[in-house]
Amino acid sequence: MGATRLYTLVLVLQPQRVLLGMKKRGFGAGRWNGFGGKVEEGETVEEGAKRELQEESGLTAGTLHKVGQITFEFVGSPEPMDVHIFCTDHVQGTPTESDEMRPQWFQLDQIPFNDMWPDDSYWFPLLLQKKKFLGHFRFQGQDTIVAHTLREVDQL
Ligand code: 8OG
Repeated sequence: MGATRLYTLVLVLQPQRVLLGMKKRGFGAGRWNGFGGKVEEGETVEEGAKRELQEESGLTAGTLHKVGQITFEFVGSPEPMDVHIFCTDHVQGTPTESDEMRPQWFQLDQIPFNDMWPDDSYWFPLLLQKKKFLGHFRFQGQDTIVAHTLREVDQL
């Protein structure tokens, strides 16, 4: 595996519901997802996560909890994505639509897996059970997982 590029993903997860955004453009458009993006130079991964959450949803987060790390490899693409996944219960503000995302709360038994990245069906259950996890998914295109590993860990 060559050099990876760092990304963040934040799930606002409350006891009864989770906030997802419909990605309106760019990579992953048409899918519900958490909020996140590339980590920029000069910021920590957690700072990048908070910034993207703010930019894409209008919400301000306090402490973010690291819950997972997944690398994504796309067949034919040289640079795997290293995605650091965080969750938070407490946010300030009202979810607000941005150029990139249209936020919506989902009850935890109504998560729209058919309209999410296919790997999310594997790791979201761990997230909901408050487990931490490490994974790797190899995609062919954006719809097909050709190989994967996923395991629970005690700490990240
Ligand atoms: O900046 P941009 O929006 O392109 O960043 C990509 C975002 O999508 C970033 O938050 C990481 C996230 N992401 C992937 N792959 C996957 C995936 O397979 N599942 C989920 N849930 N999110 C993903 O890049």
